[in-house]
Amino acid sequence: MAISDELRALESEALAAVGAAETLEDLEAVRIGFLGKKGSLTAILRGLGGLSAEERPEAGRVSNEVRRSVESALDAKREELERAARASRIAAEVVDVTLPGRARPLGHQHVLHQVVDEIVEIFSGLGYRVAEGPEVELDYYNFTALNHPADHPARALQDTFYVKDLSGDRAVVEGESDVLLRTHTSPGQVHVMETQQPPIYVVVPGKVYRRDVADPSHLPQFTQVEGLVVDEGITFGDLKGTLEHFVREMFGPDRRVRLRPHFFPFTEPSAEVDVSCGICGGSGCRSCGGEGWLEILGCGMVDPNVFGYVGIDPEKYTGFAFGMGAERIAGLKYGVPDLRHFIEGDTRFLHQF
Ligand code: 2NM
Repeated sequence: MAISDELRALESEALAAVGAAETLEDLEAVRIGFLGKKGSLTAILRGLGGLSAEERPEAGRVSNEVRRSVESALDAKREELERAARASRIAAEVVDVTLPGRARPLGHQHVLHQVVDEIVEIFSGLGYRVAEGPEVELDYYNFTALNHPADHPARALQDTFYVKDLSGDRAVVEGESDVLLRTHTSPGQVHVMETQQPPIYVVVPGKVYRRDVADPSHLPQFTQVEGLVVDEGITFGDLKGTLEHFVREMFGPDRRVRLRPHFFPFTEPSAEVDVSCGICGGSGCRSCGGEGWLEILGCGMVDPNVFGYVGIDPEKYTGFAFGMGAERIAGLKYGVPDLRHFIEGDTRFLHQF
């Protein structure tokens, strides 16, 4: 076969291979196969030197044509494949900005503290200030100044967590520590009365501790909100009106309030306060144990003995106080049957609020 025919045959072969290449890698293999150092076209071009003077010009012209034709086919195909690769990359990376966003697992305030804040807000709206005290207290503030006699049962080791001094700086005999975990936030109110003269309008939220075994309605650590008002001319009627306002703000305008006589060491007279059942409205149902009423707090007129301890003149001033368990309020508000949910941190519970 004449060398120019050989070249033309090689050209058709090369153009067909270029046409069949599906990827840039295929195309590079084709280029190397024909035009690389050991390529078939390169081999023929090297052989041109051995041709006769008559054959050489024609063979040179054809081989140049073939090389240019194969090179331009390679270039065109490379551009086409690169364009296709770019287009498919762009298609794969496309973002549909109209799709709904992915929900992020955002944190939120614990339901108990939502309720504490709500309680505090209701009293802030009546002009009360917020006070806090230490969780580790002296028994003077937790019991004595609150008119608990020395032999009051709440002082017993059985009911109160006493703090033992392990540093050895103070000899503390088991059962004789005067440092304890407060059993209510009332000592916080004693600190307020010791340092401020009336008029006093405060709420004291905070953690309190009692040696109870946890069950659906008891926790060894719970959260209290207590309130205290001391001013001239404060009556039991002011207490009742204040609590009715609180209950309706907290539970809704249709709920009723009932006071039952009770005893607390620091108030006289004292009462326990019930709210009408939100399910049956007071007629009695399973949710309120057939009672029609649910107990929510304790209250009373501050005992003049307490004023004696803190240096407030009981001839000039009277006052009322009340205390509630925030877990209990939150449990009633949200229908939670077991207060332990509030301290266990189970996200299946917490995410509901
Ligand atoms: C209650 C019930 C009744 C109370 C009394 C005082 C203070 F400091 F004024 F004496 N603070 N809190 C009180 C009264 C608390 O909780 C069930």
